[in-house]
Amino acid sequence: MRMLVTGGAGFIGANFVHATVAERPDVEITVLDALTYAGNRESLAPVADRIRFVHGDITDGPLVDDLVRDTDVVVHFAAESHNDNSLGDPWPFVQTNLIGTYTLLEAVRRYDVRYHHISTDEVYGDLELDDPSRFTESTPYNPSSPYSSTKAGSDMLVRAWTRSFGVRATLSNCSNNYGPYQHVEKFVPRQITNVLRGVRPRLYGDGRNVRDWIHVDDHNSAVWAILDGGTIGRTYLIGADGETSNREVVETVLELLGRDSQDFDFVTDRPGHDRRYAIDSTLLRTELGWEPRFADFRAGLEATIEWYRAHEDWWGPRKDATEAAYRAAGEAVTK
Ligand code: NAD
Ligand code: TDX
Repeated sequence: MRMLVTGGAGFIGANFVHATVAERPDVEITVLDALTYAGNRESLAPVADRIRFVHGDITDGPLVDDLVRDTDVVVHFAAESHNDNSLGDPWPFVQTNLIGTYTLLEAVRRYDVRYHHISTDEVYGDLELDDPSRFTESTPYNPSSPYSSTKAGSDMLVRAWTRSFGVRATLSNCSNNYGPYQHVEKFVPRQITNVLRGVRPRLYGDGRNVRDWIHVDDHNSAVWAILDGGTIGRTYLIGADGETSNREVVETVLELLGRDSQDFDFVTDRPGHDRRYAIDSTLLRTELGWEPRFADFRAGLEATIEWYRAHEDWWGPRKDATEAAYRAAGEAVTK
């Protein structure tokens, strides 16, 4: 099978490529990645001789056409993925998440290529902390940020191209991922690397916002379950019952690193900050028999901390610029 993986030099895409090389030797992988600030060739170094890497943009129609023509399946991870950045400058999100997805859809339509679209639970908006319900495949879309609204728009394009043009697509909407190779701008690696550098972790607002954490390898095993057995046209929610408040995450990171669990700061809240995400992944589990392997979030965090401890060469060069960007955006300690 010839597979085109967009965004394969990013966090989830790189882990997907590693897992696929290890577990599916019959798959010939081409990665298409623009190597934005979030992409890192080093993340693919362990598998460099097993894949083909194309440095290019998903909005480049002729390039995408060339690559899609010679492939059997496209797995589309590439995106602008960080909410905070989308509040400062939404344009790259419109460009990559909407125009990029449109460009891929036109190419898979032209060559009748199987397509899987990677999306997020954030398209559903947020839930109150005390709301007993969770997101399901029939929850109405209600995105809050420029990031999540462009992801929601890209999902809608996929649905329309499937219904109107018969594109053989599946979609998945996953909750917050953690694991190795995640950019230090994101919450978990930011706090781990802060503590490793002797800096106090930073909680937005009151720290009570809840995210539904899943290990990146569980996300990717679910993507493979959908590629293997998913129903064309269907959306699958991916989640591992990992609801945890941001404060609990920071306290656990501090404890696991041998520090006082209250040794953190509260900082300026994110504008429009979604309160809680929670996924009901019953469809994926019952229809495709998928189960997460990393059921214990604390153990998964511990392994992730060990990875960051051992890979400062990977994250170190990006840490200072990332923190400078947060300062420039006005982040300040509130208490
Ligand atoms: P990431 O920011 O770590 O990686 C994105 C990758 O896409 C980078 O390698 C970047 O260089 C590449 N890219 C960006 N714009 C491009 C363009 N125009 N052309 C080609 N390549 C481009 O993101 P991630 O966290 O790995 O997320 C991957 C996908 O998973 C995204 O679609 C995201 O919306 C989705 N998702 C992420 C999470 C999460 O918790 N991180 C959860 C659910 C869904
Ligand atoms: O320093 C921080 N302090 C803090 O309290 C940072 C960076 C974040 N936060 C909070 C904001 C969120 O409530 O932590 C939570 C997680 O933040 P992010 O890592 O920025 O993730 P989130 O905004 O929830 O979005 C993530 O999950 C869904 C990914 O970045 C998206 O790509 C994915 O779609």
